[in-house]
Amino acid sequence: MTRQASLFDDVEPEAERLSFSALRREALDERSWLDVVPAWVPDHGELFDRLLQTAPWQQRTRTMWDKQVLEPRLVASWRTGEHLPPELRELTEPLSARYGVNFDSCLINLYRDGSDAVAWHADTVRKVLRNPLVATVSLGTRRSFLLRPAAGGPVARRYAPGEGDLLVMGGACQHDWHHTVPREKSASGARMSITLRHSRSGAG
Ligand SMILES: O=C(O)CCC(=O)C(=O)O
Repeated sequence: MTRQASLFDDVEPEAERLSFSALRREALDERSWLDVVPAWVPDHGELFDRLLQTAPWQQRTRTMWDKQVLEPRLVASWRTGEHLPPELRELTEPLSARYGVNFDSCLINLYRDGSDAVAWHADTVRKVLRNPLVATVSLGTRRSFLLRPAAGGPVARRYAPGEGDLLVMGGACQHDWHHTVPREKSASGARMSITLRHSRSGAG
């Protein structure tokens, strides 16, 4: 499997790599927010290809109705305390410096095509940390990323991250909101989401 080649693969990236100068913060409500940096990783194609080759991919199972079912995506993970490869440390270092927490674990999702997805959920780190940050770098094809209130209600925000975009969920987002990447039959190629989490609260 490969990502869909972009017209811009051979063009020198113009955006400054891993810079927060284009960051825009969007309030979800008075307690929760999302930071968005378009094209945070301008050379996202190379990073996608490298991780596709080198990450320890697996397909996990889930128990559903007493049966073991395969999750509809591949994942690769590094737990807290495990050494991240240099291409991931390159992402965690500026993020940790900016947000004042140590992004020390990583889970990468690989949505091979539009049949792969992740259901509505909030991240389990909310059970051990108050207001955890979850940073996601999206590579490859754009896919819908939707948010709705955890208490119920319709989709309140729609994003289409891919091609090096950074999204950071913060405030009470993991307590008060749910997110999903739904199946999307029209998706034209694979998407990878590098999700970064911290195991301790920040200083502030
Ligand atoms: O692919 C994404 O952007 C979301 C991934 C996600 O929700 C998760 O890993 O918990």
